[in-house]
Amino acid sequence: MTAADLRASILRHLTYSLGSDADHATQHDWRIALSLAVRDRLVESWFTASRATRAAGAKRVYYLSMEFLIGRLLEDAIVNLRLEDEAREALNGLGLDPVTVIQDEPDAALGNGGLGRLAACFMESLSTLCVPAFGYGIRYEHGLFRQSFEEGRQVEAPEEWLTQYHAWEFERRDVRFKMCFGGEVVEEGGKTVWHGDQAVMAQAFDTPIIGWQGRWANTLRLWSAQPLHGFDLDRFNRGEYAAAAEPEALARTISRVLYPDDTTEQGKELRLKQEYFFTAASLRDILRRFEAEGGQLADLPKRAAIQLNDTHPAIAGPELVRLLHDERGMPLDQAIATARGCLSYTNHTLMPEALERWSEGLMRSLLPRHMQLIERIDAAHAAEQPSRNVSLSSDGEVRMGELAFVMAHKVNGVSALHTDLMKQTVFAELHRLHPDRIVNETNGVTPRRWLLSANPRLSALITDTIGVDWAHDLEQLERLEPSLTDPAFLDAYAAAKRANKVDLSDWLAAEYGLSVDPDAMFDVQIKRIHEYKRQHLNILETIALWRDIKANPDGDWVPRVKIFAGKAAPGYFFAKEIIRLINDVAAVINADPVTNKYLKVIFLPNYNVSLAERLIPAADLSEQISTAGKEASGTGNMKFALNGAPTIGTLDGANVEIRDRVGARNFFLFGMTADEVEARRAVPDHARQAIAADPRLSGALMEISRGTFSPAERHRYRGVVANLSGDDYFLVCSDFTAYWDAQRRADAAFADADGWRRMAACNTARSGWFSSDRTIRGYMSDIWDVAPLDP
Ligand code: H2P
Repeated sequence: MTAADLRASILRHLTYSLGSDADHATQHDWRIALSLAVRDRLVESWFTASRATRAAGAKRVYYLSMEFLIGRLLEDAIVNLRLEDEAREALNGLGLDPVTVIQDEPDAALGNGGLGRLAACFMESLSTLCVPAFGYGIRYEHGLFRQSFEEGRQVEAPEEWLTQYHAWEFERRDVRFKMCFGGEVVEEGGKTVWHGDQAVMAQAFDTPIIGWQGRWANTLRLWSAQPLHGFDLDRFNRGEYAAAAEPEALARTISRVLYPDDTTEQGKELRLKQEYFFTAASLRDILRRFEAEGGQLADLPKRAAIQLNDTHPAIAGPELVRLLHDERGMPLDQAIATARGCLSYTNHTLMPEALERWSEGLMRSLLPRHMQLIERIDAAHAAEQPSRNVSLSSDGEVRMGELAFVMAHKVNGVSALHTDLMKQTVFAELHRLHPDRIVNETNGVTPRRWLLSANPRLSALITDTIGVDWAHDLEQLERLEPSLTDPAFLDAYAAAKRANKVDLSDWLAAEYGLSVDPDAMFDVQIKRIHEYKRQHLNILETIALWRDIKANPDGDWVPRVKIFAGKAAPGYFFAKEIIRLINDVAAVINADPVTNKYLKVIFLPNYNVSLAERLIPAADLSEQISTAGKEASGTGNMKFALNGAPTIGTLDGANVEIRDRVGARNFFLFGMTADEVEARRAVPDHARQAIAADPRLSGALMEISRGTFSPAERHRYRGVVANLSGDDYFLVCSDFTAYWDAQRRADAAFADADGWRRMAACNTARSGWFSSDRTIRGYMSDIWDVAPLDP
């Protein structure tokens, strides 16, 4: 496709799809017209892929996930179709600025953090590798909340991404399933039948996900909840307008928001409904396709690999058994074995509170047949165990992690360390019983989005040096190794990073009126706010540094800009306190004329994929400072390393593997190991001891306590300080001194500009293994038993 073809297609869509006149078209109209023109191109690959899959009778991967954090799609599609130049030329010819048009697209915020972004990277890699696959999830009307700050506090508002026309999806009016809840289970003619007493319609919306060079496109199928019947005309005619619309509103709540607050009973029920809704609709769809293609039920595992992304879709086990046994008459044992042959489960966390449990009462009232089947599955599983000490329910709750494990033929962790810890802790008993079931698949990220598209300057340099094949074969970055001692290459590398930093500085100035020095170290921590991720360790070190600079303003300080971004779960009070504290500290430090040229603190609101794409290419230092043993993998850590930001981090999650690959000299390691963490927790008074031993730490805590950052309310952070100096479960205080020292090592390294750029370039050259293409190949051979197709 030439630029002229693309331009003609844009104008055609502007006129005939949007009914808009070029003379009066808005930015939004142009963006939609461009999206539709690009979409036309990807539909061809999409059809080719599904025809090839059907012709080959190939096994498909079904990725079930509560989250798909896909972000913007237009640029991704343009890059993967290799239409960058044509799009630029066509838009310029129409008098439009390509960057502004692309940035007009709202982020599809259908996820929360790494788990959802991983699902999005996987979808792109599956298409790149020409593996037949569907992603299945929920089409949330509002996705994750939009975050802003009021006096430093997080304020949540609904995300409105769907108020604009969403150019990428196709509504499939012919793909809808009636989903039931509640009711009763009865025996009818020798069969067990579940009669639900509430029902909603699951309506499919399809988004094609294009792979590299447009060779293949898979489908992301998202379900929207709709009422079975329209509104109630009788009531409407009686003037009861609100009541007439009520059934519709109730049905729609299911796909209204991602992660409704589940601290209330209603919230819990809604959450479980969401999980069942999308899982069951997806299974119905999978079986419909399988049967339409003439499959015999016993062969289902040969044709369908169903991946459960975390426990959210774990109800798939009993639901698939129900569909096979109750609805299709397969004997129960065979139904369980068949379901297990299809299902596999990815665990993303060892944190007990994040492993879902549902009260048996709620299960029984909402999904009565499933509760019975869970008991049958439990009994069948118990019969296999000599000691019978693993059960799917305890204390009146169904344990979804155990259920997912028992119903899966493979269970995977997301980094080597995490997988080992899974075997030793949460699933120790189950691992003993099924020693071949747990496998490791270390996470990865798609290089198309996280390097090629997010960092055009560095990408161009890499392509000039080793050719463009790295984009689909990231381990080729190793071929940069000889250039790591070439001053011309290193100059160009440093120039690309600096230009990215200038872009970010300009954007910060334009968007937020912030002024930062592009030659300062950009030290970035962006992720969900959580105590285990320890944003508070970072801010304590910031306060200590500020005090040191103030005490010695003529010292030889390395200028830093500390950048934070991330959202706190609406019901997570402590995480919200951390946000407020960082904002309060930022206000004081940024206003300090003494320290100003050395230290700035910025907390950017509403962290999302697009903001990450802006920040990561401009980062110098990547903060990966979780309490060891708590971060399952991390994927931001990989994006930073790939883009040439060395890590300051603990031996946690995939940090361990990153350090092994980039080399210990190119990684600022600190802190306790997972084993040491356990031992330290057993020390009574560990926090107090750490505080007493380090005057910088006690000084920083003292500033918080005395209200330096909250002068109008001195005791605002009493709870935070009490937590840190008391229980300090995440060992912020015990790791503080080591973190401080590592930060000073980073300062010294940064002050040596030559050394630093070599270190940064080493990170890029040695991060090729962290491509999600490699991860997907691992799933294909170890878990799914699927092969790629040749379109
Ligand atoms: C989680 C884990 C990460 C992991 C990611 C993907 C749940 O993401 O905590 O360690 O890399 O899944 O496997 P996050 O914390 O970003 O929400």
